[in-house]
Amino acid sequence: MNSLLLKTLPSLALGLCALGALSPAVAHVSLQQATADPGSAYRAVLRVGHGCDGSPTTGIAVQLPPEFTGAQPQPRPGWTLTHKGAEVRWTADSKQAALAPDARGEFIVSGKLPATPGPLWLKVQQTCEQGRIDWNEVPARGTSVEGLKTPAVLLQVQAPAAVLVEQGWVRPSVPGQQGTGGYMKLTAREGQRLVGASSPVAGVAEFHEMKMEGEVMTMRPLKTLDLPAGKTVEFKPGGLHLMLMDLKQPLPAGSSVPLTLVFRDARGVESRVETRLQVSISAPDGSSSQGAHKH
Ligand SMILES: [Cu+2]
Repeated sequence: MNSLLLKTLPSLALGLCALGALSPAVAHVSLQQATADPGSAYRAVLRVGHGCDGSPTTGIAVQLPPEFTGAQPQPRPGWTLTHKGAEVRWTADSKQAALAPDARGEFIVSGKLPATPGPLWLKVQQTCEQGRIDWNEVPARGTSVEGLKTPAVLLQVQAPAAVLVEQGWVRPSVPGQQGTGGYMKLTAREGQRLVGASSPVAGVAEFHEMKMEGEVMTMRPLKTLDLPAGKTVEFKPGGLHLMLMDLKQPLPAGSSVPLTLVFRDARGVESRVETRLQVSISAPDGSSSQGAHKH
């Protein structure tokens, strides 16, 4: 396995160099932070990424679910704020205050989340100079909004994960490319051991470590990785990384990839954390952007 991987590395590096096909991110109405702890104070930052078919946004109305209590909407300069019952509405006072079709705007409501975990759906009505979009579709079951044209905004109220996964990203791949590298930061609340990973876009997901052995850089798969309590372990180019292999589809920059991580605690209890990796040429925060050769 080990030597085979090392043999495939040159072609992989080639593939990583031939980055092409950039596609723009699909913009809906979304939440800056889409998961939050049960019973916590929560600041819903709704992001509006585009107008209605090229027309500027002049109004945003949010229907808050009854479980979202003590709502405190934040005023927006140049916009009138109304709050009646479960509805919070911002209306642009003038053409100048309206949100240009390609501009991003934030609309903020603070409140308290229920103690019981579960999905909350925020229905948003976006009014434009011309036209209107009702972001109000909720799947018949589950929380996947795949296939919905104008999904309501999902807020997942869930118990704190065993491990916090932050700044996950993966390098893009082009058609025919077999594998690519993924990076993230993991922080375990209590000691955990990372024991596995899977993604629907890859046949195989492994963890690799890169090390200098003498003068040769080697890469070896790790079966498990210990995560000490409270210490952030960073996966980064040139070091520890996630390796997605047997890719089932090209991964265009700007899209995202679901990833399931499996952890085991000191008592042997397994837990899973679902996350998404942003497909990006370099670290989305720009901190560790390195040449593609570093893999
Ligand atoms: Cu690797």
